[in-house]
Amino acid sequence: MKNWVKKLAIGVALPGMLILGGCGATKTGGSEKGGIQERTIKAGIGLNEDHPEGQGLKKFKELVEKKSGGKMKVQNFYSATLGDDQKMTEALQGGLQEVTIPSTSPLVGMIKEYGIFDFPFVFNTEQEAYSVLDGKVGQELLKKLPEHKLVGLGYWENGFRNLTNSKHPVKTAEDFKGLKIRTMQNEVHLDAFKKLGANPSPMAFSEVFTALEGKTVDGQENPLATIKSSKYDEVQPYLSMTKHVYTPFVFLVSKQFWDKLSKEEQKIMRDSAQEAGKYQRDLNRKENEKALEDLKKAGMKVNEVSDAEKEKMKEIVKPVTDKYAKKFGQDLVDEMMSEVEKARKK
Ligand code: TK8
Repeated sequence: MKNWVKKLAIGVALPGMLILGGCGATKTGGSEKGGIQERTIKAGIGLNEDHPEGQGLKKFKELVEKKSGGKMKVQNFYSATLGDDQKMTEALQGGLQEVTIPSTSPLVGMIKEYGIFDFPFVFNTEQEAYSVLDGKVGQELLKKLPEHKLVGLGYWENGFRNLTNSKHPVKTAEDFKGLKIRTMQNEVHLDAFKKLGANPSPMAFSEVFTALEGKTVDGQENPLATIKSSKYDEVQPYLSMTKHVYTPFVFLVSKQFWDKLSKEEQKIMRDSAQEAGKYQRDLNRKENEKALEDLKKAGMKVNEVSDAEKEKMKEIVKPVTDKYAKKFGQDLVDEMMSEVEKARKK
């Protein structure tokens, strides 16, 4: 090598090597190459850009691009343009997509234990859910993901679900009788709505609006921010504040992709998912409150459901939750409930 070329090479390589040495990429795992490479991260979600999940994903993109000095680029796809929750999760497993943030509920075919979050009337507040998700139970469940070619970077928030329908206000447990309700592809939801006398029909989220509009189903249930963002008020006159289930989102990364990243890149992904997650949860709680006012203004007939009636509904579905507690692991369910009790005392 000519001398001046050598000097140039050292001049360029040295700062890079210093960064490399600093993060110890090769010693502690991650890819052989350290530092930050040019990366393109395809990230898709089922909900619209204006939904808090969409806003959270935007924040994630900003953070990753900033922290990586523009080397790691995130391409966002909203409104299920890359497919529904299950399809995108499969794309991650196959290494065709890098990031998705599905509800935990459609993942129960893969990790059955996620079904504990589908038990009705477990949580009263978001804080109670956070203490379970960010505590031992939630973190243990994240550890089950790698064997399914996925890496979980924490939980975002879909939130408390409420029922909408085109027939009548649902104020009592009896009012569920005969209603044809779209549910997520999840056996706990399916069985619970059957027990209440409804006629549930599982369906991917991306098909729900059309099913409601075409009256294939009478109703559906989702958090208020989703009802608003998905414009269900245009096709559903009644909104009943059942608050029956809290659904988390889980932030997923393709393991194939993750394993290629250096420690430094993995840290950027993890920190950004967590920071954006905090932002998303705060925004989501605010948006759920605001959405109620907006949906009323849009003409939806909103009714409350008394605590006594919710208690009755909980009693009716108890055989279902008892059955699935055995299936998912009674210890896990007990641990969730004791976390909730602890959070309630705070
Ligand atoms: C969006 C879904 C949705 C969920 C559902 O991809 O399917 O009803 O509540 O938010 O994850």
